[in-house]
Order: sequence, then C-alpha cells, then structure tokens
Amino acid sequence: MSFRLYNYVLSGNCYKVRLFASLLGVSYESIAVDFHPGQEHKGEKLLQISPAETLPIMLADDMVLTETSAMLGWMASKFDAGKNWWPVNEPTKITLIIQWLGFASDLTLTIGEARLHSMLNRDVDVDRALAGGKRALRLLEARLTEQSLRGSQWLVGENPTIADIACFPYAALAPDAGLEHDDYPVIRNWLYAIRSLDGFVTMPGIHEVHKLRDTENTL
Ligand SMILES: N[C@@H](CCC(=O)N[C@@H](CS)C(=O)NCC(=O)O)C(=O)O
Repeated sequence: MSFRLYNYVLSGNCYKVRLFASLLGVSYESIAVDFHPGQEHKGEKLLQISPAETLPIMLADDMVLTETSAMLGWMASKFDAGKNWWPVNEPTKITLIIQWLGFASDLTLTIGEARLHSMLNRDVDVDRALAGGKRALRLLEARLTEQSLRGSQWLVGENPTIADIACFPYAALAPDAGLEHDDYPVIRNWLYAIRSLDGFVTMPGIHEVHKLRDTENTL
C-alpha cells in the first residue's frame, strides 16, 4: 500500500484525499474513524499518532501528515508521472496553486463549519461561517469567470491541478451548509467538469454526473 489514511466518510477534507487517490489510480489503506458521534479523532489512540485532533491523518514515507494540502502535494509528486497536477517546473502556476490551497482552508473554516452545524448540530458561529462562505463562493466564481475568459475551466492554467481538488469538496457541499449554487453558474460548470473526470468518486452529498441513457438495458 502506498499510504495509510485515517478517514471519515462525511469529511470533505478526507474526501480530497480519497478523490485524488482515485483520479491517480493509487490504492491505499483506509482506517475508518468514528468522528461523529464517537469523537475518536480526539481520543487517546489517535492522539498518539497525531496531536492535531483533526482528520484526515496520512501516514506516508515515515511522515505523519495532518494538512490536506501537503497530502495532495505529496501524492502528486509521488504518483503523477505527467506532472500536470502539481507542475513543479512552472513557478507561476505553482505559486497560484499554493494560493488556492490556502483558499481551500478558508472553505473548511467557513462552509465546512456551517455544514458541521447543519449536519451534526455542532455549536459554531453560524452567521460568521455563512458570511465567510458566501464571500468565498463569490471569490471562486470571480476566479473561474476570469479563467473561462482565458479559455480554461480550471483554477490555475489549462489543466486540473491539486488546487481544483482542494477547493472542490466544500464548494460542492455548500448546499449542505445552506448555501445553494443558484447564483454561481461558473462554479456549477466547474463542479460538473470535476465530476466528469476519469476516476471520479462520490461522497455523500456529491453525486456522479447523471448518465443520460442506461447503456445496459436499451430497447
Ligand atoms: N488544516 C487541516 C484541517 C482539517 C480539518 O479541519 N478536518 C476536520 C474534518 S473535515 C476536522 O477534523 N475537524 C475537527 C473537529 O471538527 O473536531 C486541513 O486543511 O487539512
């Protein structure tokens, strides 16, 4: 196995790693953690592995990783032979990708927090989280609009990169937090483009692109 992932099915951050592993065709060992209601990520067993009290946790190459940006960067460096997902030799792209990886953390702290409240009844400052989530969706819409005028569907350059993977889950899960996609047509196109990638996998709240025709039982 290439790495071990301490994983929770409803976590958008864990899903970033599951999705990227599937797009790269990489297999890994998944350990299910009872995040809710068990709070196992704060329990003795996991604190011995990582004191961060967050999921996911990745064990890879003797490292204990707790930041999904680092996990995606490591996976791309290790398994993407074409170097499109993390184009190390292109300084401008790498810089912009790092910027959008930072933005992905803002999505966790805004949409992710509001979603914890609406789905798991977590006590959070919902007004702050929702206001931040709306601001983040506006920024994302503006960036993707700018890119579409350049002829690209993706956040950086002309191909999907780890920036798209990092920002995708919480942008896609915004309706779970009470933020609908209606006002963001370019985000909707981008979500569709990611859901159409070969190797795409779902999580609860994010479904596959609809098949328009059942190919197995046609007339
Ligand atoms: N900085 C980490 C944060 C990961 C994170 O916030 N994970 C959430 C689950 S999606 C978590 O474990 N939160 C702890 C909690 O809410 O108790 C990253 O971006 O990867």
